[in-house]
Amino acid sequence: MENTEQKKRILSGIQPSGDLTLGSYLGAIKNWASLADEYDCYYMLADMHTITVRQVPADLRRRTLTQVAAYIASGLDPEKNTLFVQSHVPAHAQLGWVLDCYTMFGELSRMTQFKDKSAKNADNINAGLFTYPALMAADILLYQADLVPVGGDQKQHVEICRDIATRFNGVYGDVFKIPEPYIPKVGARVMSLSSPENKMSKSDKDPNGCVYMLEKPEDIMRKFKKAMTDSEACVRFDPENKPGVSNLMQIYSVATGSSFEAIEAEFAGRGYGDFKKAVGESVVELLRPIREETERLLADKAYLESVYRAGAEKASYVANRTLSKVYKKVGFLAR
Ligand code: ATP
Ligand code: LTN
Repeated sequence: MENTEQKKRILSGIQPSGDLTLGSYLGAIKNWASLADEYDCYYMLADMHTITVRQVPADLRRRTLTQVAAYIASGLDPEKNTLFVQSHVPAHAQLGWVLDCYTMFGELSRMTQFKDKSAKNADNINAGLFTYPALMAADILLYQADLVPVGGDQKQHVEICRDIATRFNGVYGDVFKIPEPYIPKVGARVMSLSSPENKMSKSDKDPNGCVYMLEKPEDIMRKFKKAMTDSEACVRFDPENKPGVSNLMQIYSVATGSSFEAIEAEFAGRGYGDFKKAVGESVVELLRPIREETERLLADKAYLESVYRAGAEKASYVANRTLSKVYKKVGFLAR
């Protein structure tokens, strides 16, 4: 591990709150896979965050395991990346509690995600939903992460993490590295196929808006054929006036490597039918090897277990070093 000490460290995570989508892949996981050589990378399955909203226990377990397989199948080599399940590393809950005591009611009340999720779950506005950002700060600070790759929606959570860390360091000295958010450039926001003004999201209620990473080719094709476009019948990149077509162009561009100009030329004078079919086919081919590899890995539970166990061990080692330092600083008696 000693030569990894000089590399900058990355930590990120996705909640196993739903089946992973094309948005999760293009906006997060695909980019993570390209960072392994340059950075020391830790990727978590944020199962503790997931129970801030009610879950069916068996589904949560299944999705967590599937997500481990999907991470690996998407190119996150477990030899080069530390892949682990949040609840397997008790230091997250332990530091989470300490940080709860250094996080203010007022700042938590301003969090957009808390406001959104409490509106959506009005019958279950629990304390965990409220203190979610303090646990997320613990996730990041335990690893002394330099960079946190997340989508724009999570930027506010990385900012509150920085505030909490700065506050703590102000009292006790330099305990935590102050992390930076790392927001991907283009193609980072995949929109819903049925309502392209909204983000494609795993908790979307409209199943036609969302393409899942492990979905069958015929279902993917059906969703693309139904995708919302406009009445102009011209493939042209214009997110403001043509959000549906522009979203499909972005997806096609990432899937095939073609530029927007090349796509406009390819479909000049052709109808949306051809275009949607081509985009669907490109996504089917993009996801096919990932789906097949995920299925293969899911049949090898012993291997998956060995990956997440080794990940938890390595993560615990790093996390416990930070936790011990924190316990000492706040005045807990050593055992
Ligand atoms: P939920 O619906 O449960 O809130 P979600 O589908 O919006 O979940 P998250 O788990 O919040 O996804 O996101 C995991 C990561 O994937 C985030 O860092 C986010 O940037 C990225 N991501 C998710 N959806 C998209 C999308 N449509 N486009 C680009 N990136 C996305
Ligand atoms: N809140 C994030 C998931 C998440 C996370 C993290 C991301 C939990 N802990 C630490 C980065 C770093 C989400 O909902 N996408």
